[in-house]
Amino acid sequence: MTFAQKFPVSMLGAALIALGTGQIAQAVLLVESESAVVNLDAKEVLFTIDFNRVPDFFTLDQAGRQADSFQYYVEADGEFPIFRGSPFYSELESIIRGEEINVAGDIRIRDVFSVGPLEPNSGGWGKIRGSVPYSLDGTVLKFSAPLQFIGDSDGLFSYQLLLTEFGGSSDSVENKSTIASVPEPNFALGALTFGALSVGLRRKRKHKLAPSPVNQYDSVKA
Ligand SMILES: [Ca+2]
Ligand SMILES: [Ca+2]
Repeated sequence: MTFAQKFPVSMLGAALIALGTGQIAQAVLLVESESAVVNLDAKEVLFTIDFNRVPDFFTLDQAGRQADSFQYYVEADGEFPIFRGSPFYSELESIIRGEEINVAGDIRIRDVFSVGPLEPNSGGWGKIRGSVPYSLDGTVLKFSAPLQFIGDSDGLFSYQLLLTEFGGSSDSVENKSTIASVPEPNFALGALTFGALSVGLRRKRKHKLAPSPVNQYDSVKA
C-alpha cells in the first residue's frame, strides 16, 4: 500500500489546513474495515475494527463523552434490519460499549433493557453482562468476548457498529458474524505439541508465574 492510498484526501486536507492556520484538523472517524469472527470451539468472538485514524478514547467533553467511541448493537438472531419493532431496539440481545473505555480501560457489554435504577456510565442501557480487555495497535482495535457475554449461542449474529465523536455519529456499518474455519491437521498437531510444551513449562515455573491479564474476563455480574 502506498502512502497516498493509506493517507488519502483527509490527511492532505489536514496538512493544507495546517499550513493555512497552524492547526491540524482531525479527520472524521470512519471504519476502514471490520469483522466479527467466531471460534465455536472456544465459544468466543474476535471483533476487529480498522479505523481511518488512531482513535482517542480518553479525551472527554464537558458532558463526559469520549472524543472517539464505538458501539455495537448485537442481534443474536442474525436478522436485518437491526433496528425493528417497538421500541426500535427491542430485537437486540446486547450492547457492546467502547464509550466506557475511559472509565476502567475496558470494553463493557450490557443488557439492552435496564431493570431498576440506571447504572452510572451505562448510557441508559442495562446491567453489565461482562467486560473485556482490548488492544489498539495503531488504527487497529481488537477484542475477544465470550458468546455468552453478547447473548448469542450459535455464533451467528448480525450487528450494527456505530462510531461517534463526542456523542455524534460519524460512521456506521451493518454486518454479520463469520465462523472461523477449522484449523488444518498440521496446525492442530503443532498447537497440541506447543500446548504440551507450555504445560510443561508452566509446571516448572508454576510458583513464579503471575496470572496473565490476557483472556481474563471479569465475571458476569449478578
Ligand atoms: Ca445466533
Ligand atoms: Ca434478537
